[in-house]
Amino acid sequence: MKKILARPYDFQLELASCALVVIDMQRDFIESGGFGEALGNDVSILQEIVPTVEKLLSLWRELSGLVIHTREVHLPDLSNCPPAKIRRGNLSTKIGDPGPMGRLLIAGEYGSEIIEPLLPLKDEVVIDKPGKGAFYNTDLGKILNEKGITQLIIVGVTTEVCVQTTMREANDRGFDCLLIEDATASYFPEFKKSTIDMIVAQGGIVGWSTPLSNLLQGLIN
Ligand code: TIU
Repeated sequence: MKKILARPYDFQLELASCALVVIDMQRDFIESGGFGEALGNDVSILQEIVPTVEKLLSLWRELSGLVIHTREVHLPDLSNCPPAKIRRGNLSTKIGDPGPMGRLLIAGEYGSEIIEPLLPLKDEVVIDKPGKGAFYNTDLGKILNEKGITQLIIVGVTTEVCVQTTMREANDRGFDCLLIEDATASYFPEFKKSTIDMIVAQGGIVGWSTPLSNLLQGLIN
């Protein structure tokens, strides 16, 4: 058991039962010309966390920890995308429409792929999810249960949307979740801060949060 300094109190990490979940580090959210930009966002703020996520990913691989990647994507015929999700935002370019990186948030398109520095290895799990949460309409819960995972280290984008939704879904399913604060980002810095504050409030009602430095320190002790 490794003691990780965190908010609201120490996180007791058990490597064998802990998975790293890297959420939606896709071109569509992080690069220009994707879904994030179609929503009206400045995507550059998300690029700042890439080196931190990369550092944690390579460390987790060295430790032979379980790595799960997620992608928010839909089938090419959009059969797993609710019409309300497509309509939302009244956007000129919406989910499924062509853009400079291919059709937005559609499986197999260039924009839907995970960015180069964080590409999954062949034996790593990649969960394609049609919702914001990684448990809804996916095999994630089953996979984690089969592998005896009870704790999740969570990183990725965006903090208040897919990261928070996934963390809440995981919390309700009995997982202890630790968010790595400098390895998650929002298009809105104030939403990132508020999300972290909400997660750790009330004795960690949703989970724990800490910077990568505290995780690294705890792992070597
Ligand atoms: N992955 C994820 O967070 N999907 C989003 O749509 N995020 C936004 O912040 N829009």
